[in-house]
Amino acid sequence: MFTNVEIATAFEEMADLLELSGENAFRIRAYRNGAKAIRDLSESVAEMIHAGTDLTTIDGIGSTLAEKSAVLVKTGNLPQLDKLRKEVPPTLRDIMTVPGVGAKKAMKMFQELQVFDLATLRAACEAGLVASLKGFGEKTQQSILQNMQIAEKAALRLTIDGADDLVERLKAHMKKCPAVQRLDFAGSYRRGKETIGDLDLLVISDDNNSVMDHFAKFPAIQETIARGDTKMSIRVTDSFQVDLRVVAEKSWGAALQYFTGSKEHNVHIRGLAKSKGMKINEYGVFDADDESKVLAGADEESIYKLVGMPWVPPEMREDRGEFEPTIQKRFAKLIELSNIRGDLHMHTVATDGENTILEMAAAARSRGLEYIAITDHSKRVSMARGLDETRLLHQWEEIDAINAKSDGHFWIFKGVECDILEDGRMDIADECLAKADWVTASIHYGQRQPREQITQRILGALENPHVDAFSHPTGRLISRRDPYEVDLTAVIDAAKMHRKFLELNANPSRLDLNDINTAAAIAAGVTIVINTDAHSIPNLDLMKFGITQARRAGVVPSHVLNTLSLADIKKRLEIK
Ligand code: DGT
Ligand code: CA
Ligand code: CA
Ligand code: ZN
Repeated sequence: MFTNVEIATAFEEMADLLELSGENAFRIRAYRNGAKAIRDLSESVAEMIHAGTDLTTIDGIGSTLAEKSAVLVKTGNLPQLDKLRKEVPPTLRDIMTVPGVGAKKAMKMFQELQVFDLATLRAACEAGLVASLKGFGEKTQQSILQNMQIAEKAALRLTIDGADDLVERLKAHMKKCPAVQRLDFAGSYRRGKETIGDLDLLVISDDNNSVMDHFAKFPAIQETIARGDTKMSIRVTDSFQVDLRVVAEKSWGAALQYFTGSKEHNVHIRGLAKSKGMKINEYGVFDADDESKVLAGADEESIYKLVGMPWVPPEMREDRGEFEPTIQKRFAKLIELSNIRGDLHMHTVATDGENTILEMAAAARSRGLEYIAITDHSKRVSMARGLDETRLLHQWEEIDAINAKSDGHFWIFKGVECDILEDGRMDIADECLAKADWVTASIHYGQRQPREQITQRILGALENPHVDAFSHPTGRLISRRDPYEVDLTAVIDAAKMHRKFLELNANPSRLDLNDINTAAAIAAGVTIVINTDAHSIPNLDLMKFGITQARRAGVVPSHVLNTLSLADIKKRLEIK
């Protein structure tokens, strides 16, 4: 059965390959829009097809894509895609992930220089061949080389949402195997890292062969890399590796602890064990003088207890403070998704969102939230039809009217995501900002300014009495764009001084602030706010990724503004 993600992935590949082969923009856009629509859909497209539902009722799906989806789901492949793959090397798509290299440049380099993947691109740049191509030049070659590093990293690791999706599919598949008694994912995935190099699947079973045979039948498998008695590695779609280890029940805790890592955390744990006369490995904890004496192994808790410390939440196993008693006090209280009471950053159809205020409010409420802030873009973000003062005031009247009918258990705050302009001024006039409940400032333009200039712009915004928060503070896009140059310590200090909130943006391609910066912010006494920045209803579910990142920073509910109840946040923000 095809998942929506798999169908969307096929359409995205179609779009890329069509673009490379010079197809017209309309057809390409149809595939991209369709892919996005299917990716964001909560119902299963495959199920809809089996039930005979007309797919063209889905926004963004026309009759061509509806028909292609049906072919894909019913036959397992798309003849057009197979044909394209023979005409255009699919690895050319990797080249298109290099920022600044589009389909035209990729195709030209393929035709003129036989560049067909990242490795041959690098070689051609280093040999100076790219610079000599018509329309390229030395400068283009230089920037391609620089941007390739970003693309190479992206090609190697999955972002947390991609990994999450693959994990769900692997779980569903492996649970169908009767020989599997218990399973869990260890490694960086269990630690909640923002990108995942490979997945580490642990299984309890006394029938290793049956488990491995079943693993080999995972639908998205590309190849088996290696298979031994207890360990097997496979490659799944897009060359991503999954390691399977089959362990005995009595070693489950030891294996889980060992393969969760991090390596640095484990080195520290092994040192502690050694100093107490014990030896620790993936099979258990043993008496160092007599290794036949097994002291622990079945569960993680007793392993940590033996080395003299509380069980460590996996997100904190990075050897970054988890061995200090003051940090250990937070372990039991680390923030959870259920602590979140509201979401203070989201967009609507007024700018680049896909849903109305009422739809976003209803969806948030059905997810158990008590309040949201509508924070559409300000006018500088013209690409998203950002709001000017007049449209903003109009939107806030609309929100007033909705709130007037509230039963008191849900509230919409009148907000705006106000751009900090290139010259440091706020994009919206102060007298208008003064009427908002919630102003979150952002930088979308002038991201290449020098560190001093960007920092000053942010400090200026934090001094503005109408500004409440600063969104996605470093502007990075994971694996796509580096953070802008900014003195974050100065930003954190200013936020503390002016009692402003710093955002941990939960979108898995942002996660900004990151774990380390979030830890620095709370250590300085700054309250953070964890927001989805939703542009559609399904985006509201991205909150969980922000929570994971916050847990990695040792965040507890009292560090986070939007764990407050509706009554308390109104008091805190002085909203009547
Ligand atoms: P990744 O896959 O790059 O996102 O990061 P991890 O942390 O999942 O790394 P991986 O898959 O190589 O190994 C999983 C865990 O297994 C790792 O976090 C710690 C443990 N481990 C693997 N190899 C070693 C090793 O040589 N020494 C120690 N102490 N631990 C290891
Ligand atoms: Ca791993
Ligand atoms: Ca691994
Ligand atoms: Zn936003």
